[in-house]
Amino acid sequence: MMPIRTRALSALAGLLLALAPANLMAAEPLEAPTGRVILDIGGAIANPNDAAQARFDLAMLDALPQRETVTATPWHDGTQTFTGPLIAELLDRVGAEGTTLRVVAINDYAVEIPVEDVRQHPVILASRQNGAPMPVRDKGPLFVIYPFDEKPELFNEVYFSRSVWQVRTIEILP
Ligand SMILES: Nc1nc2c(c(=O)[nH]1)N[C@H]1C(S)=C(S)[C@@H](COP(=O)(O)O)O[C@H]1N2
Ligand SMILES: [Mo]
Repeated sequence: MMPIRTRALSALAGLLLALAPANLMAAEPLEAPTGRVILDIGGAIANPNDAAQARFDLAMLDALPQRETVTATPWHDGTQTFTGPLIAELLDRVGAEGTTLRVVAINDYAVEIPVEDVRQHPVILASRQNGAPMPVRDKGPLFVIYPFDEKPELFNEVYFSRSVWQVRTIEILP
């Protein structure tokens, strides 16, 4: 039988664990990618899987909580259905500790997105358009999608410029 003080401590530890917010639970190690890496996250992260970086294949992104966004965009004819992980969930998974995301595309287009955006709005890193993977020629494989139809106040040049397609890396700036 454990001494009373040890028992009290382990009960306290259990209680704290039960009360811990989801983002502190992200300490669970990030598995290594087994497929082709399509996204690298670097910078201020607590949970890398390759030196200082968190590298993802599509299966790892698919394993995160997903959201469907049905919206028109300036780049498509008619309403589209985009699916992918919430960027907020992705940040929690890598233990991101910054204020700003520097999102860089395959063509080296880069923009800074305030973390506040993805905490206030369900912004996704879409991996599917109308249920199918997006080839690079159709702005894939990963596309930052704001919920324009649900939140018309986002339908302007500020958020268009943050709608990065062909995303390759995200750096978390402190
Ligand atoms: N990968 C990638 N994403 C990008 C861009 C780009 O050049 N490359 N341009 C951005 C900017 S500045 C805007 S306003 C919108 C719209 O670009 P468009 O005018 O070419 O449609 O896409 C954004 N996403
Ligand atoms: Mo732009």
